[in-house]
Amino acid sequence: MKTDLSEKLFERAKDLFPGGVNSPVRAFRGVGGTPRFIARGRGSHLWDVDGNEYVDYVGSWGPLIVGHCHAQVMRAVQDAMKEGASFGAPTLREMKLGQLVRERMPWIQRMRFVSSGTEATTAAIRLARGFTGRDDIVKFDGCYHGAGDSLLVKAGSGVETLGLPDSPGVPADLARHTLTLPWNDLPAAERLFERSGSSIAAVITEPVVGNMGVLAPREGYLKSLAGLCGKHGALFIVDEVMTGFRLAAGGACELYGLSPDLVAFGKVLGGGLPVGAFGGRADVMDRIAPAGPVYQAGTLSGNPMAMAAGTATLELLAPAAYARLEALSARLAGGLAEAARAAGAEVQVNRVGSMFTVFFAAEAVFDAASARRSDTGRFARFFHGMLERGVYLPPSQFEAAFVSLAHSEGDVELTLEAAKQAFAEAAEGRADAAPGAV
Ligand code: KE4
Repeated sequence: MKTDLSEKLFERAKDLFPGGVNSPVRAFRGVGGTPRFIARGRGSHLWDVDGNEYVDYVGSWGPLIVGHCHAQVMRAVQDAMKEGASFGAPTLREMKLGQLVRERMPWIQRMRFVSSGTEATTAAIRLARGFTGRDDIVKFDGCYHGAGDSLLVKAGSGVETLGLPDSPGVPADLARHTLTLPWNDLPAAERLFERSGSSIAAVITEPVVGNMGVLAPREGYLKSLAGLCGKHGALFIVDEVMTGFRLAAGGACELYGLSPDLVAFGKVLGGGLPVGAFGGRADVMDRIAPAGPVYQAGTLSGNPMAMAAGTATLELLAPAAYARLEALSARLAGGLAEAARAAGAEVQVNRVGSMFTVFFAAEAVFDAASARRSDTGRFARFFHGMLERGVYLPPSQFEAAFVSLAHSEGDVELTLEAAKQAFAEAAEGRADAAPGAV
């Protein structure tokens, strides 16, 4: 596969941007080799600047659930643009998207739009501290909630991929207020609350972890966490940035029967344009300025074009859409497990809805510790074997891959064909893993 132009551009990009990218996980550090500079996308496919075509299972890390350049999304954004890109004032468009969110999640009594998932989770944490008057928050080892200071402690995603224990630059005085626990381990949470419950402002969790690769919650785990929070006067915050509107119309909260005190959104909510949101109980949200004293603001919050993209995307996610995502994702995950077995590759294919990860691990993967036992070298070889055959997976063992409504049965067949060889190469270590692969 010719990648000359991507290689040339990547060298030049390193002179412009740290590591040559504008977000760490894009740099292929977890798998080695040269990141592909993408020229365009359409439907479920991407083309890089060297003209190579790929079936895209990254989907911009989740937002593109209806595929690239969907006609209805494009038209909605163009219509909004014609009226004005941004006003910094209330608009009907933000109200329309807000109503669509509340229709899907009736327990959200109040919400606020922001421009990224990081903004949403950062605001939710500040609000929980302001509402409870407590400083400590609880997060889980391997969960990633964006690049906010209090949450860059034992985080997943790019932090995990790069093997950074925590990020320098976060003051120790702040980091000590972030208590971390193993995920999916209820006794550990019960012990912590028994010891320190009165100082905990909130627990924040991904309901289905996507940022260590996909990890499914144990039966009853999430509801038990919510119960612990309620018992000790802490708020339960569910980070649906990745799962929201993807796992069900009402997100993971619908799937697992949760009505959290606060929830954070991003990704799908903006349909590929910069959107985040946080919301939940009115008595909590009404502490947010200007209704209350907890400050949060943003120049482009509720941006009309982003609201239009999000509205068009949610309107395309009718009930039948989730049935299709489920059927196609199940077919793909089942086929990948079968291809790995046939090739003698020891893998665990973890899937919840249209999110999945192929872990190169012999045992079940259910938390950060078991995910870390994966063979990241074999994953890197598998990743490059698939990339060379036109399948674009997330460039890290510790990320989720995504199926969109644009993916076809043909895409799945192509992917499974490629996987047969790529698993065999990874199993026997025949593929030349790209230089720098871990
Ligand atoms: P953003 O600030 O990147 O919009 O959202 C942060 C965030 C918050 N919560 C969850 C559960 C998330 O998955 C994310 C962002 N996810 C990563 C991929 N795992 C975004 C990709 C990137 O960092 O470049």
